[in-house]
Amino acid sequence: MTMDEKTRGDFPILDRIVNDHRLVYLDSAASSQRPRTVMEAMSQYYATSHANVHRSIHTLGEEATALYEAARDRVQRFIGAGAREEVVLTRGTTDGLNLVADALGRTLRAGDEILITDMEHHSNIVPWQMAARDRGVTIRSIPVRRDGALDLDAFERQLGPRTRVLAFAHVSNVLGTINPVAHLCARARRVGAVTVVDGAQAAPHLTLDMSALGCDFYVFSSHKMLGPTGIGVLWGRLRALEALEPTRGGGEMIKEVWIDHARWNDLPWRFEPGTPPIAEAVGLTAAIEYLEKLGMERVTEHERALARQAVEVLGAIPGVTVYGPPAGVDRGAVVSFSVDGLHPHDVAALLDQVGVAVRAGHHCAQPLMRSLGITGTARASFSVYSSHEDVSILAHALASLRTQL
Ligand code: 7TS
Repeated sequence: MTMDEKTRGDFPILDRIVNDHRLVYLDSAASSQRPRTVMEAMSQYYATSHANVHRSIHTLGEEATALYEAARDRVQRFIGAGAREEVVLTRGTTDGLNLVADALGRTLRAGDEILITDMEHHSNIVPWQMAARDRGVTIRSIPVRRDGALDLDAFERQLGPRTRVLAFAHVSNVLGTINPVAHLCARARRVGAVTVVDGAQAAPHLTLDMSALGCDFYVFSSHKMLGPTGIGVLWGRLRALEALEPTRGGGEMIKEVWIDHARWNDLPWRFEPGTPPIAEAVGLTAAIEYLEKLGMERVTEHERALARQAVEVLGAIPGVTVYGPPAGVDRGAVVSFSVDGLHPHDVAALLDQVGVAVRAGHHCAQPLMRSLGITGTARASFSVYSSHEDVSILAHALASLRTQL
């Protein structure tokens, strides 16, 4: 039994009919769908145990707190983090990146440099611009080669004693490129730079091990990995997190408050002001349980096979250009492409007519589009329920689009 045969029945939304066709959902990189167990865990929580966390000395309050903190433990194991204190629950990747950029930004001085890459999602660019603004801090960016890989020679030239931060995606949401995290982080560490990895497109697909990656911070979103929207993870190496001043204040993040000052709470609560996304934490636990039951190595293998098939069959259609690493090089679960003579938005709209959902546009990566010399792409992306048949349907639909031109 293939993975999609095993999982499809768990995702009720996949039974949807869209424009008289069975839904072929190939937009999981934007947001994946959820299995029934995630939805049930959240509604069960609301039906039986909801209360605020960390403050109510009553049964429901204690149950809610235990469930919320259990999510942290689950995440810790899932990503191979050394301690539960290293796991900060956020609102998502964007939120985590803003938190780190804001806090690190306050430690930067004129002349310092932040190094990012040309393949970043806007959420790993704009927060750094905000952190650099008015501080005399320069942002530099590692170029991307034609084959979708980072230009490591340029990286060596750009990295230097002024580099205070290196921030980059583990997996590109447009190209699918898997960046050499351990290598980049090891090089950055030698010049004393803090490393921040955007794992939004990696956490849903790869086995993660924070100790092996060697970065200081790692962020991802739950909604791309079968969990609910509104929650995500910021992992920080204990020493790196301890060195950050919280930038957002409120309840929960303090130990003691006076009128003119306050004493921060312990890690990780210091970075979790206000009422957190509690039901979402319960949903995230269920999503991780679901993925772990499938086995992350098998998830990677399944999605890699789909990407391989897509690169091959889409690339064989006349007039279709596939972007990113060439066939034979491992990539994440996304395949971007364009069709000669058609705007990517038209490609997506025409595919939608036959029930095929892909994303089109700049994918929140305008600098990358500029470096590729294009304005956008269409993109198919996969999850555990995606099938080889889905990819075939996409390819047939594209081939018939071409004949209609
Ligand atoms: N970083 C990467 C690499 C991403 O792919 C995304 C979302 C984000 C950050 C932001 O995540 P969020 O959960 O905070 O929104 N990427 C996409 C995408 O490729 N299509 O829609 C959203």
